[in-house]
Amino acid sequence: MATRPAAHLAARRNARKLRTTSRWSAFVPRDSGYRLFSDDTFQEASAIVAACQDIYTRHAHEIGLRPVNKHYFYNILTDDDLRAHPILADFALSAAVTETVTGYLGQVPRLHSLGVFYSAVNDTIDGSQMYHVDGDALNQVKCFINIWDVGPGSGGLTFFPKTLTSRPLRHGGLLKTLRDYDVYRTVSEKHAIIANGPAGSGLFVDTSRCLHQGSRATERPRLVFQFQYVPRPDALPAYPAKRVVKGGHLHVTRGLLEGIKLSEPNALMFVD
Ligand SMILES: O=C(O)CCC(=O)C(=O)O
Repeated sequence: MATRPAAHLAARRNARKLRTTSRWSAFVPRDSGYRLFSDDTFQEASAIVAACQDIYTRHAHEIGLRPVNKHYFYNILTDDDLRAHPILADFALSAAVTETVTGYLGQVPRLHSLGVFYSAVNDTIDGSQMYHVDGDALNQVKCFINIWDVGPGSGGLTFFPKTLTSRPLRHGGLLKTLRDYDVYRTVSEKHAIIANGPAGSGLFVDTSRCLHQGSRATERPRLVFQFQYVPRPDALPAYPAKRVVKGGHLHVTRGLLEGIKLSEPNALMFVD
């Protein structure tokens, strides 16, 4: 277990080695805390888009029928979908992704969660639709891949780089949502970046250090594939939650991945 001190030190040594040898290790700059990518950056993009579109088609008839934790942003991916579409776990644990995240976090991190998130058309500004940083880790990397084209009115993830997310704006990492008005008094709205782009494009972002909001989908729904890496040791439980929240992410464990063929021989190093 990498949560033991010796394993943790070994993980840091491995990360240092990797950071000098991988072309992906500086893909997310450590000062800005994000990297947008286009639809031709990853060769897997079109297969990921096709898989998530298939998952959406399979669940479309249930959308809006079941109560979910956040009506404006919820996961439709099930364990069975993940097994039916191995490309999703395989990409999240691919060399390019793990080297990107390891390079940014400076240690061998843990893949905590993944999901295919649907943002229904809505006119609320609530919860994670308000500016916030994620208080579940001191730093982390989330990847968002647009499955449908995202443009004005789709509620694309909107954020400020780490360099502009001051400590007071982060409230020292403590969970707090801010009104636009209060944010824009400190940092100009013109510096906000929106992860708009065609299907297959996306973003890596440290959501613990970059102030962000999303899912203000006032005109059209949004579908994204999202996964989350956290540093070790971390405060998040590395075991499945007892109470599963409807619409919440899938918690990644070795059990969840059982039977899924992963191309990277060392992939399970990133899963507890
Ligand atoms: O894109 C969104 O709806 C925001 C999601 C968010 O805040 C998060 O995943 O941390």
